[in-house]
Amino acid sequence: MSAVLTAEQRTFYLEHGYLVLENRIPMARIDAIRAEIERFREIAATMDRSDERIDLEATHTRENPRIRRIKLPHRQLDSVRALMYDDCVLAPVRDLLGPNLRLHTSKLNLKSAGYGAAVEWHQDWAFYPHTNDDILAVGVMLDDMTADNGALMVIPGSHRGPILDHHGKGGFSGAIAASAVDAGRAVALTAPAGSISLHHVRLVHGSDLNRSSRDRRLLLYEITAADAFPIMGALSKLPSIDEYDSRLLCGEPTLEPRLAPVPVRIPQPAPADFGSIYELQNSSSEPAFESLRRDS
Ligand SMILES: O=C(O)CCC(=O)C(=O)O
Repeated sequence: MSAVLTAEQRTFYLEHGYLVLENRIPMARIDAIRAEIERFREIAATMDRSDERIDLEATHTRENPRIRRIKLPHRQLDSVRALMYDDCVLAPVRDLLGPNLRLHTSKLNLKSAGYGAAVEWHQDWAFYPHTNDDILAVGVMLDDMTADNGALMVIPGSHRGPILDHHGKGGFSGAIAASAVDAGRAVALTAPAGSISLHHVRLVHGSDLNRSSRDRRLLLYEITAADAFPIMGALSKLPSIDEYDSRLLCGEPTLEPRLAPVPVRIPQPAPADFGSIYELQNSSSEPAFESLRRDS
């Protein structure tokens, strides 16, 4: 029984691996998040390199601060933490993954007007394989997501295919080579601010540089069924069971992983310490999207 999704929406998700629900989040909540983002601009103006709070664009300078991502926003922004427990986010996820849900991680990609960085094609599953793939990402659109401002793009049905090679120069690069993706089949998930997207953890997705004059801020909550346990350390850490259970969003925790016959490629060797997907993807052997450098 679905609480909010129709049978057609569930079937669409199962077949294509994604779904867009328009105008799902009250605009007051979107405005609260937008307001909280502002203080990070002042912090960025005091920084020379990315840290555990903020990932900076390659073109960032103190004089011209440019933030690529606010890391773990559920820990840094009260408005983001509050929204992650709200049924406007959780109810459709329960309809797809069941009643017991755990946060894997969160991120807030700012993709600012004129320079917001691309994200190379990838499958989230390549970064964090689990014992089953009842895992998805909820994208909360803080701005209108349009065809020309670097909308999230997906390859429909690719969640039912293989786990593609994400290795590049010298090890795991978190990016699929451009020639391995049929970009002609890509669908841009366009919708107004306040809408959400849901994409399956095995779905191939990525997004282009924002060349437009409008920001495209996207908040991502990556959510697992509570009985999906990480298979391998490094990119899917399990520091302690207390920390793990502290990320329960709703329902009951369990110590009994559900094992499903899922394809896995271990994301190794990986750089000892990489700050974000953007840095990691610099080692892609064959990028699909343009990237800007400091002097551009
Ligand atoms: O912000 C985007 O367009 C892509 C986000 C994404 O896939 C990621 O950060 O892993």
